[in-house]
Amino acid sequence: MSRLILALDVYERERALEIAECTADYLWAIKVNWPLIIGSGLKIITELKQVTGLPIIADLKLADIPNTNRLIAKKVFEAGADYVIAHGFVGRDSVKAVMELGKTIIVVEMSHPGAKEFIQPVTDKLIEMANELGPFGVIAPATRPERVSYIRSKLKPGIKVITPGVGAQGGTASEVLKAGADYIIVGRAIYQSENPRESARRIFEEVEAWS
Ligand code: O7M
Repeated sequence: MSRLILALDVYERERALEIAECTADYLWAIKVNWPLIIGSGLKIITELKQVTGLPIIADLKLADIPNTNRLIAKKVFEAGADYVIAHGFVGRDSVKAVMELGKTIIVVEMSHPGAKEFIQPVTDKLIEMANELGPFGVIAPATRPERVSYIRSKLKPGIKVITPGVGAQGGTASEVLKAGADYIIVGRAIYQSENPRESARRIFEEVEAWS
């Protein structure tokens, strides 16, 4: 089974469906974020599932009070999302509200340079929360493989480590897999390339070489 997740951060429905269809052979799942939901509506989740048959991860990075997180997550799971991503820094109650509705992924550390300001200093607490709640997985930065190793070493076995930041943000698939990532998330390096299928295939081969 592939360990590659496509971050489908385009606005247009037709483009999204076209890229999803031509890369699906090399993916484990498709991650849908706000740009696509704002551009094409929530029903794109249902359509992507129908067209590819792949799991859909709704990356809404929910960070609200439990009731609002619940109201949003309910509609997103109903639309067919298999996983919803939530921020942990808002507290256990907000994360639990999402977990009660379906499979959840908690952000424990982000990939961009600014993550060092607020998220990284609380990563240990977020790992502790993940170990206590037992989500499907956590988000860790492919741009800092040494942090992925650290997070993997502190996390309970069974909780997946999912890493964005490969390609456009400078991370490499082989380094982050070596550091202990279970899945890698790739967006622009696939959907902005001239041949998304070929780019997905190349990254898939790199991932396979490490599996
Ligand atoms: O490969 P890219 O840089 O074009 O896209 C990366 C995707 O991963 C994009 O959808 C980001 O919103 C997301 N992401 C990060 O890049 N960094 C993070 O720390 C966290 C995420 C993410 O997916 O969080 C759940």
